[in-house]
Amino acid sequence: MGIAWSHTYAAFGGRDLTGRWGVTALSFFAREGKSKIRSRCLRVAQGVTFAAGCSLLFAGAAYAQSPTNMFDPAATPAHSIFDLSMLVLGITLAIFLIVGGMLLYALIRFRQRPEDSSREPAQIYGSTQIELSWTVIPVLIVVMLFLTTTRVIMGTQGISKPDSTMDVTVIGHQFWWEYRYPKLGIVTANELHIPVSNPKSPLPTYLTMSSADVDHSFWVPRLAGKTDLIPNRVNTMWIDPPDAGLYLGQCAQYCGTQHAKMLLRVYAQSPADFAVWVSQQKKPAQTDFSGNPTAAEGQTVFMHNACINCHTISGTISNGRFGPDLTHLASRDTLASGAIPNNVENLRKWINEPDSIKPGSLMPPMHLNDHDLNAVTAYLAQLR
Ligand code: HEC
Ligand SMILES: [Cu+2]
Repeated sequence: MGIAWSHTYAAFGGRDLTGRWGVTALSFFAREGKSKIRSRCLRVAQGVTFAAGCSLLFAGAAYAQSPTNMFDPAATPAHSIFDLSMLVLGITLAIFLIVGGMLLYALIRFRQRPEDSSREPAQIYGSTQIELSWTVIPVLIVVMLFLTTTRVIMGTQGISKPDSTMDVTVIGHQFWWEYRYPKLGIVTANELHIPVSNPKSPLPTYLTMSSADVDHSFWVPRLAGKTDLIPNRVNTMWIDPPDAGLYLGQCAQYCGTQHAKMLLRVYAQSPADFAVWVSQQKKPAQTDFSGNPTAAEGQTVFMHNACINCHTISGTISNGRFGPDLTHLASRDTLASGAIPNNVENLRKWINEPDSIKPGSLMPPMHLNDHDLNAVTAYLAQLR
């Protein structure tokens, strides 16, 4: 280390600039002249400062607005991850400031001056004390970070499941999310509804996760860290937001062409609102459309098409599992995993040509004629 240090020293300030680097640098100095170089360096430094300032500004603005802000935790797992990352950031920032400060100090304090003699400066080789300190201190820091990280992992992944939980089975599909509530008998897609968890009588939501095809990853930054959904494997995670609200996220593992439009929406609801949602979702789909002939016709068209092989509508012959459950489609805010708002116009567009919204989506265009398309749209728009 001592030898490496003296080489660096020579390269920076010593006059003994041998080797190719030294020769190039010397001829560069000779050609350009010192003042020119100084002003060039100054310009580069100004540019870097400006760019850093701009990105800080943009980051700040994004920070304040983003609904997926990692620095705005809203559930216990996200809080403990946030606290840990602040600790790591604090330690690394302190190291950066100390090392950077010492470097800056050395560069300025010991810079070459005109009155300096051209004699080679004193060469210092090795120092057991310094070398011991820069080995032992980092090892202690790493051990400390290891222990605090372990504590966070034990506190989120390692604790055993409490008695009262809201259980949801999450199945990842290309490119949508299937949610099943085994205790409640509810099946839905893309929009996860959960009760808020009051810290006085906690009711965390336990997610049991797997995948029907490729790897996906469930990441709602304000609620918890990422958990992968892997075929033939079951992973679990839990979330417990105390405040009602809509928490957004995104599939965080590249899973195919429409990975970017595999969005996550978690609706945390007050106990009363959640109970209303549950009772509505438990009902079988509406099948009696005597007051709405278009929807009635749409139902017939749907039941006579391949739609039934891929979609389930409870209480009908339609029981496919390849695509999202449509039993209460109209109760959702969005279509196709958060890709577009759920309204009649978008629904029609989706059924007619899914690729116009999600190119490469696994729902084929069904080539219905205009009349049937309108009827099916009218039917699905009634499924509240
Ligand atoms: C080959 C299987 C398949 C067939 C046949 C099929 N779909 Fe789909 N459907 C899917 C898949 C897969 C998705 C999810 C696409 C995505 O979000 O990436 C989907 C999504 C949908 C959605 C959006 C659901 C949601 O929760 O956002 C609607 C509505 C829909 N299909 C209606 C229909 C209708 C109507 C028919 C018949 C005319 C039909 N589908 C035929 C596979 C199919
Ligand atoms: Cu995915």
